[in-house]
Amino acid sequence: MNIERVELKRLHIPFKASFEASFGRMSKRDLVLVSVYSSDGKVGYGESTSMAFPWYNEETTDTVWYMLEQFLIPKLLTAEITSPEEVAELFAPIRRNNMAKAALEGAVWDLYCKQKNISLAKGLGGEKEKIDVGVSIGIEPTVDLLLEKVEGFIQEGYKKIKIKVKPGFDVEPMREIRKQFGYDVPLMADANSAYTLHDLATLKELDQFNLIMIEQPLAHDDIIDHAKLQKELQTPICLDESIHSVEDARKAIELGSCKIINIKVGRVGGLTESKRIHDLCKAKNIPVWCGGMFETGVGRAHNIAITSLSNFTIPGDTSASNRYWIEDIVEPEVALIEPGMLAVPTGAGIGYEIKEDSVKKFLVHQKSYSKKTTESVG
Ligand code: OSB
Ligand code: MG
Repeated sequence: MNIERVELKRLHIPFKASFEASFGRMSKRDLVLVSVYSSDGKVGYGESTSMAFPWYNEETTDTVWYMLEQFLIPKLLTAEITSPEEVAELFAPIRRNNMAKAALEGAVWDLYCKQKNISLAKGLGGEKEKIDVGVSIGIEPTVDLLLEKVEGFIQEGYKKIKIKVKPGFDVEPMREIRKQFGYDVPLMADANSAYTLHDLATLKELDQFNLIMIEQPLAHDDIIDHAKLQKELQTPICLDESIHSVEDARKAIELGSCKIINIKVGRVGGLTESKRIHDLCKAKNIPVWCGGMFETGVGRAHNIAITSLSNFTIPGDTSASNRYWIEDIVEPEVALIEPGMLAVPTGAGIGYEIKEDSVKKFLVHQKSYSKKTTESVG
C-alpha cells in the first residue's frame, strides 16, 4: 500500500449539550484524528472513539495517543502491507488497546479503498444503499425533559430510541414514555453496567415495557451473570462492553448471555474484527447493530460503512451529525436523507471530505511520523 507517513491530531470538540450516562457526564469530545498518507498522494482517515476518562473501557485519549506513537505506528511504518486485513495480524501481539488499534486500522481501510477507487462499504462487503438509524438519549435531569427529547427524535423519524438508565432512573421514565408515545415506538434501554443480579426485581419490571432490548445491564467484564439474567427476562439482552472480539462473541452466544450484539468498531479493535463478529452472528442468527461513541463525521462514516453489511438488521446509534455537533469536521454533513435514514456514500473510501478549517479550529496538538525516521519495535 506504500504507506509513508502517519499524522495524529488531538481535537477537542464541544457538544451542543452535555450527555449523561450511568458512568458520568460529558460536555465535549476529546479524540485523536489519524491520517495515513501513501506515496501515491492519497490520505486515509480514522478516529479514536476513546474518551478523556476510562469510564466506558480502560482506554483514554492519552493512552490511545501513547499506544499509537510507541507501538502501533512504528509497527505499521516498518511493515509492507498489501491490504487492511493484515493490520489486525500486525497488531495482534499487542494486547487490548482496541480503540488505539481501530483508529489506525480504520485509516488504513479508508486509504486502501481510495487506492482501489471503491467505497469503504463496498470494500467491507456491504450491500445496503441506505441504513435505518436510531438515536441514544442520555439521562436527563427530569422525566419531563426526557419526554421532550424523545418527542423531537420521534419527529425526526429515528427508528430506534435508546434511553440511558441507571438505578433510580429506569422504570419510571420507561413507563412515562410508553404512556405518552405508545407501544409502537421502537424503544430500548442502555444501563452501561449499572446493575447486578441483586437488582433482578427492577430489571424484571423493565420487562413489561416491550423493549427491543436491554443493553449491558450487568458488569462490563461479565458474561456469566448475563446468562443467568437472560433466563429470567423476556426482553433480549444485548451486550456492548463485554464483547471485545469475535471470540468473546462466540463464548457469549454459546453461554446464552445475550440475544443481540452491539458492534462498536473501536471497542473490538477495528473494521476487520467487526466484520468477523458480524459474520459469526449472522451464522448463529444473532442480529447485530452498530453502537456509537459520539463520533465526528469521520467515525460516523466508518459506522455507516460497516452498517451496510446484511446482518446489521437493527437500527444503530449512528444519528446525523447535528445530533451532537454545531460544526462537524466533514462535508457534506452526515444528514438524514429521509426520516430515520442515512445514505451509504458511494464515493471512494469513507465518501466524505475533511474540512481542514474546522479541524484547525478544534486542534490542540499534532504530530507527524514518517517511514524514514521510524525504527521497528517489538
Ligand atoms: O454505551 O452505547 C454506549 C457513548 C459513549 C460511551 C458508551 C455509549 C455511548 C452512547 C452514545 O450511547 C451513542 C452515540 O454515539 O450516539
Ligand atoms: Mg452501550
